[in-house]
Amino acid sequence: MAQTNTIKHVASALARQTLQDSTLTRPVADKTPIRILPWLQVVKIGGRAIMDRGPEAILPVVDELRKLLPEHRMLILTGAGIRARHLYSVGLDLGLPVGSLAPLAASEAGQNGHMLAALLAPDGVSYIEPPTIASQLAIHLSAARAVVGSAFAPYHHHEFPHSRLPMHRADTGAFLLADALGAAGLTIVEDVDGICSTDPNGPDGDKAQWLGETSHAELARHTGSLPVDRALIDVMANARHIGRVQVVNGLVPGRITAALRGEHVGTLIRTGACVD
Ligand code: GWN
Ligand code: ATP
Repeated sequence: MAQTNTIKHVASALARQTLQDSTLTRPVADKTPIRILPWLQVVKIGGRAIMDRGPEAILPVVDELRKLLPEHRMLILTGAGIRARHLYSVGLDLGLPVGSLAPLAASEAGQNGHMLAALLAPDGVSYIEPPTIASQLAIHLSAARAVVGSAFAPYHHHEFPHSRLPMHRADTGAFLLADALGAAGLTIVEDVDGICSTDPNGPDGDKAQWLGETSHAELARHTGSLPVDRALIDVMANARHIGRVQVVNGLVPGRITAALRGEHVGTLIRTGACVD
């Protein structure tokens, strides 16, 4: 009896070509992705900048986030802070590879998230885990106005070995999530008014000039230190949705609220997705 093999044919525009040649894949792969959660505001809370300062800094931020709940649906992500810096130094002394340091640092970001979520629990806010953010964020945000998570991307042993310190840290993780979800915005909460020409808390702090607005390309040329991960700047170049990120001072009450309302109260960084 004659057999047909049509069942083996899967119609696909990419079936008969290499994925290594971008001129061939571009017509199929270069379409703008959909926005999965276009109403979501992503807020990254600095580990060292806010969480390590204890109640004095954390409680006013919690109060501000609580008051924002009726107005915005939020994914609040925490950075790792001082405990990760301590483990980097102990781990590096022991010769641990970067892929071992990455999950240990991520766990500190998670701990900060668990603490922040506990303070927001009376308002219905819970900590949810990276796998839950990946697959069940929408249903959690149907049940609550906001959730808290770790800002670290869970690269673990897949962390790039470009340096001995994990390069994809909390700011990068928060941006990757916000852009992948097509969120309405990303606000990075620091302990300084934004990005300056030089570290305002460094030896040349008196010469530091605040930058009201800058771009990923300008920051890529900036040779000194920054209050955000270097890898964030690289990732911003290829952003698909998030056109601007604002870096604000969380130690000044009202700044997070103003930023989420679209006011310019910190440093605006234009990404590669910015059209103007
Ligand atoms: O442990 O504080 O989640 O939410 O990146 O992985 O290193 O893990 O390796 O669901 O999966 O330490 O155990 O830890 O911070 O990340 O978590 O309490 O597999 O809820 O088990 O993607 O919290 O932890 O550190 O976020 O950022 O058990 Mo933690 Mo984090 Mo909890 Mo999570 Mo990682 Mo899980 Mo995971 Mo790991
Ligand atoms: P994490 O969330 O990873 O724990 P964080 O975002 O809370 O980190 P830092 O990484 O320490 O905190 O970044 C904030 C600090 O960066 C500021 O307190 C400031 O002193 C410093 N900084 C360095 N360079 C600059 C710069 N060019 N402009 C502004 N701040 C800078």
